[in-house]
Amino acid sequence: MISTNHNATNNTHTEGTAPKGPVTEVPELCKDASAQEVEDALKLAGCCLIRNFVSKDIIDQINSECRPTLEQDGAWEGSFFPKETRRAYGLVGLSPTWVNNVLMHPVYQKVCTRFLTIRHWNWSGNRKLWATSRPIINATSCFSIRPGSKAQELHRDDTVHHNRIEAVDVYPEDLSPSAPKRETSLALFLAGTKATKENGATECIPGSHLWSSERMPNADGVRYAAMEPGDAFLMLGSTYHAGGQNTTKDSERLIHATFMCRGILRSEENQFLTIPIETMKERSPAVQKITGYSVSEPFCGWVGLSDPRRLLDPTVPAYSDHQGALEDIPDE
Ligand SMILES: O=C(O)CCC(=O)C(=O)O
Ligand SMILES: [Fe+2]
Repeated sequence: MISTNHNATNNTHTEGTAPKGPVTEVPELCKDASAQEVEDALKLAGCCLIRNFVSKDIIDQINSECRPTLEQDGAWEGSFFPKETRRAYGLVGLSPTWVNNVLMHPVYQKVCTRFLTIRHWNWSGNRKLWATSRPIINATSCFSIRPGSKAQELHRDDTVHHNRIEAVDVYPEDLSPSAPKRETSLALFLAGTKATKENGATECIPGSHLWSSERMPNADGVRYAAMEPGDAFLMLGSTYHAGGQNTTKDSERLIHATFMCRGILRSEENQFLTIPIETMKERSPAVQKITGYSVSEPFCGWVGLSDPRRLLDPTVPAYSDHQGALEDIPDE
């Protein structure tokens, strides 16, 4: 059963009866929703809520596993995040409870498999050889939005993968592994605290996953992913969204964010596990950078949302915002 969170009582849809015209609300599902129902909601709106995705006990445990690291974070120095926000990263290491109950949740993993698995064939001599690439983690972060925080700019998360897409009227039906794919990533935001329009609930534009890359987002159509602790908000990498504004005096909005991406979005040889970090410190900055200790603009490859070369040389300046050209830059 799918309903919508904005004026939910007037907008309840039963399974199989798609609304006419573009979707303007965030579909809501209950905790027992199947992977197929979640897939349908994401195809329709680009985002959806799953109520009571994990229990109160589990969310309390995840919060307590992440809190000490979150409190060590300082104010962001650029403009991508407001200075009143705090973050923690590397949740696979920080929170076994999140690993078992969120990252490995069978519905989330099945949905990621559908949207992100790709299969292709190529000639190997005279044989047609098929290969399947399965999703991997793209990023994991806790985002704490504290009183006084402004809203982020509306953005698509797939910008890190330079994804350019055309407008479509309806989302492609066929998600089989060898079908052409629209997404490079898929997020799940788990509410660690209550999230409201007032304290910074994620803003999103339902239906914006169908837009072309040329179309500029604006406040029209923005909705808020209002959640209770333990609810989840799922979103395709092509859906416009932003961390919201916190206009309260004393209410923190905390989410635990999981992002999966296509499995091919990495180097063939795993440089980080092949070459010891101590050996990398002896190499020149140029070699360090092409080995992967660098940020691919706008911000792919970060460690702690900063330049990974700081692990090799602490004097390297911190990377905060992407400061690229705002207009066309000539080809180099
Ligand atoms: O904090 C949020 O609600 C969203 C954060 C986000 O979109 C991002 O960091 O890319
Ligand atoms: Fe984002």
